[in-house]
Amino acid sequence: MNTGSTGVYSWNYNITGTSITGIISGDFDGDGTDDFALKASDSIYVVNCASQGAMFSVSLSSGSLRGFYAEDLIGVGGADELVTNVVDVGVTGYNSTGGIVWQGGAPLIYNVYSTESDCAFGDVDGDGFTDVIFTNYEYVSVLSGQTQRMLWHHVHDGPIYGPVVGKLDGSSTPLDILAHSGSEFFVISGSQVPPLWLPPTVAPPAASPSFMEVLIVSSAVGIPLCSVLVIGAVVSRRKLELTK
Ligand SMILES: [Ca+2]
Ligand SMILES: [Ca+2]
Ligand SMILES: [Ca+2]
Repeated sequence: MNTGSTGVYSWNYNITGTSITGIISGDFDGDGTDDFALKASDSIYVVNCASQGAMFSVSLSSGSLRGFYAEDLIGVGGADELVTNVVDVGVTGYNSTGGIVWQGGAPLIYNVYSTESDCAFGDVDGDGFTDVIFTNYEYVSVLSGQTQRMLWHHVHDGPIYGPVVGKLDGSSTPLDILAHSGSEFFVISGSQVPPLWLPPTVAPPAASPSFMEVLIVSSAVGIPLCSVLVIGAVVSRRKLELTK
């Protein structure tokens, strides 16, 4: 029986003082050689495989990291960004010097009962840039890789886990999202999504007439000045009561 030859030890890297609990590969400096990101309790350490030395690290709060990934969110066909999903922060992309170059800019909703959250990646809107699919308990949000803002979201009637991006209704249509919740597996169609999400516009409050404007109007219609002063005092007191 052929048992193969013994593997040859090549090189190692030691972060010293803490244990490695996870590892992913990606070309974080874009030189064509895969690098590694090592998760430890205090930080994520990115190792440059060409030099076999440290590239950069990202400090972590204990227990705050939900997941980390290597994805080319900035530019197309270039270096991968280190992408982290951190409780109360959301999704952040780091370049090869550890600088923040991508941040989920949508109003992410964080369920106070759960810190469960998964990420998946794919060009959901077909603009050529990789987008971020981000689950947050019963929500799935799709964030544009190019604009870092929400494209659309879906609300389910239970917690959503493990999103996967795929084409289920034809090769020419936008990507669909698959996920599971309890015993159910379901598909969110990429072809039937709401229009591009835009931040709500808040109309400025209508300006209340100034005292002088009231005085001018009251004078014009013959209301005595003393009546204006009494009404003004009553209105002010009513506002005070309402704010108590
Ligand atoms: Ca590299
Ligand atoms: Ca990139
Ligand atoms: Ca895209």
